Amino acid sequence: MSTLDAVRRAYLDAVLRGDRRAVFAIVDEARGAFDIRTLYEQLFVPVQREIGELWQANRITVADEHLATSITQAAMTRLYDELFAAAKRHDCTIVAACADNERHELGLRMFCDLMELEGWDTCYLGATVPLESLVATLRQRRPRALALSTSLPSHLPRLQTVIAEVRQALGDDTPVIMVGGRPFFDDPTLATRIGADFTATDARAAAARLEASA
Ligand code: B12
Repeated sequence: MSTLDAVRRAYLDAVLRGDRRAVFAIVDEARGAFDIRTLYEQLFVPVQREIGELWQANRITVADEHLATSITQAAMTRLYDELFAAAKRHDCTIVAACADNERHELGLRMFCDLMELEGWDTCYLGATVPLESLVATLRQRRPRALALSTSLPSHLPRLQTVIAEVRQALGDDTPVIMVGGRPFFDDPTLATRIGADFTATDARAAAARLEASA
């Protein structure tokens, strides 16, 4: 298996068949040829987007999408021995959540994994985290940053409320708040308009912004 394009096609084919063993074999082999960042940004991310297009076009079912998404989540863990091996700086902590009714967690998980590669220690809470629990976790862990993610424009008003409530609850102890996900790719100005400090296109850019705000 040589080019990344060939890996991507084989991977997509295998997730659509629901063939977890084939997916794992593809990832294990690709690890030898490509670094982790490349595998995330040029394999897992584009395949998820392709799954979305197939789903939107009614060419695969919701069940097919769920299967593909869960296999990719498992495939990502094949890289965790290397990904979580690097030493972390104690002052670089991030709590990450999909707040309230947001169920698109995989993008945030990918973002957290890529931030680990940048040397940050992430506390990934996943989907649909209630506001009160989020505030409690922030009080307990006192992270440098809070990362919030949404995939749906219709969730932006609620996200704005969540950010305002976090700021109100934590006052001067509020961490840097960054937001990400599809709507912010389309319009980066949305981030500050809903009360966040910034958005970033990828983990490297987010890490650079966080360093600058230290
Ligand atoms: C998988 C999936 C689901 C799964 C999610 C499972 C899971 N465990 O995450 C489920 C089945 C739950 C789901 C549900 C729905 N979904 Co959906 N879903 C998708 C799909 C196919 C893939 C999402 C994904 O994994 N993307 C890949 C990741 C890698 O991309 P990403 O999220 O953008 O993340 C990257 C960056 O944005 C960034 N990032 C992410 N978070 C953060 C945070 C910070 C701080 C920073 C800096 C960066 C950052 O890093 C990531 C890596 O680069 C997309 C298609 C797509 N094009 O994305 C549709 C999609 C997002 N869903 C869609 C829809 C409509 C829905 C539903 C409303 C469907 C329904 N009628 O029920 C529900 C809503 C559920 C809810 N309440 O949230 C639409 C949204 C259209 C729109 N513009 O409104 C899409 C685009 C599909 C489509 N083409 O129609 N979905």
